[in-house]
Amino acid sequence: MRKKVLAGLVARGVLVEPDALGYIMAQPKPLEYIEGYLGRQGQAPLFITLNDLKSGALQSEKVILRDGEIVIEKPAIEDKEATAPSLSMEQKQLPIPTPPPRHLGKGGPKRKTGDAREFDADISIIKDITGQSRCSGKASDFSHYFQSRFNALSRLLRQRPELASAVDIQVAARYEREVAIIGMVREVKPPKPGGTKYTIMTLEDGTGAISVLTKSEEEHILNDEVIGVVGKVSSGRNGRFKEKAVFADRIVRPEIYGHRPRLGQRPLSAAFISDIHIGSKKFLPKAWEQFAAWLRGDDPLARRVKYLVIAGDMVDGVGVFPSQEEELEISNIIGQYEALGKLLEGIPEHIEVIMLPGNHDGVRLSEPQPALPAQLVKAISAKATYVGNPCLMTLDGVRVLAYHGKGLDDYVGNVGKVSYAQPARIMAEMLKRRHLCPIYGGKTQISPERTDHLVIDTVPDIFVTGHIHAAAAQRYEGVLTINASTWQDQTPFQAIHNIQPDPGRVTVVDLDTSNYEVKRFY
Ligand code: D5M
Ligand code: FE
Ligand code: ZN
Repeated sequence: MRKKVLAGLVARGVLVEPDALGYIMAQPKPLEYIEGYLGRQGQAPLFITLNDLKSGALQSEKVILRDGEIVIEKPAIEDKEATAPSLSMEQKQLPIPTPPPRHLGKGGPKRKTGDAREFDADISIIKDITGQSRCSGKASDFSHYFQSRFNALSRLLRQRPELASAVDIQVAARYEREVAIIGMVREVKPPKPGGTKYTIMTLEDGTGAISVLTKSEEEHILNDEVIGVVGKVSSGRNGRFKEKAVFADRIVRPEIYGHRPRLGQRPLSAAFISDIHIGSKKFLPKAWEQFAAWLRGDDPLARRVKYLVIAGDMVDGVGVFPSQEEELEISNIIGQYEALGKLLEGIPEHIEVIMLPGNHDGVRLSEPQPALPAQLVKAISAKATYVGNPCLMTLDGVRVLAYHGKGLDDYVGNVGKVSYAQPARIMAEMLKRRHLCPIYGGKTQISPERTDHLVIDTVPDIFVTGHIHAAAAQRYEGVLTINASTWQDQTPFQAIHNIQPDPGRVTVVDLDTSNYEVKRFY
């Protein structure tokens, strides 16, 4: 059988990695399996890796090595263990079914009364770098990292009908006709005033690279993003170009369309906040105290709050920017986290606090950031769930992508039409590109991990960021995007740069209906 499979692949000019061959042989019907796989590819690939095959597998299948053989484990339908949360699984089938959304805006059906004290928290961490970082600083890390990004995003792009028959760039370069290709943007040059009206980029996919020209100024192509292009390969009028180029008719992004958010089954809510910046002279203690008192009080909305997600920059940190000491109330990092612990004492015990770090917190700056280390957790000394940044989790079965938001700075600098005053628009740009920070070597430090944790491979129901100290909640294609405000007044730096913060706002989402409300405490 192994020989038959190999002969079939050789006849098509397809090479196969040994592990990938093992995977094919582990299928109940290897020949049918590989026929089906190749049939779905359109253009036969030059080389098949285990990853290529696994990406086509059911998400809940496990590929394991047993007695030197590759075995595929399919979870039993009723097997609770198989669907239990696991930090190492990038994607998994979630146990909660997706009921149709009953309502998608504000002011919908009446809020069910609920008392969060009567329910246990139901949190699953789906994707988080904490304890998984394998980045060693070797040059090969970079190629693995970009390969992972390309694989994840090209897989999404290939699901788009206009890219279903996308060909390798090496193959496209041989044609002189309409083609569809998928590639990573290596270099992008905007149109020159008085010169070319085209944005010219180099697109590459591992088989080759080609210039792509687009007339549209609306696209805002970013370095290192992965896009699809439908256009015509041409060597130019009268062979004007030395090499062939693709004249794009359409730029295709991985996008999100009409997402149907999952709903929780219990009358509970999640509150989203960010950027407490305790330790800064600009921290707003009165606003915080009003918020904590509200959570302790009798407001029916407060009574439903079971989860409090804090999207990073819990403390102001030390040495984060030049001359920061002049702006600090608490000048040592342990003291700042101890003060955070005191603040959290005011939050009712039955509320599950979930914290991820930001660029002011005491963990490595490069993203993905792991959860706060044990020493700082000890200083906080409060019951909480500490996760990394970004983190994909479920709260009552509702998928929440929480990201501090440093990547927003790169989007604002490079996507012409968005500004800090429009957080929802920037977050929509992230969702369109399915990436939290495509530009490598920009304002955000990125750690080249084996898998690209900044890819938005799973569509979240709620996408929350902080960092830009704005308050916004808006739906984009069914995804509720939230920028979770701050508890810090305008800083001297922000005053110079005319950044107006929106402090003391809390976005509360009813997990059972997806309705939301923004409460003001400042
Ligand atoms: O960032 C708070 C806000 O201030 C956010 O909008 C970015 C902006 N900010 C802060 N420092 C810088 C620098 N150095 N360059 C550009 N923009 C900046 P936070 O992370 O809370 O300091
Ligand atoms: Fe901040
Ligand atoms: Zn920040």
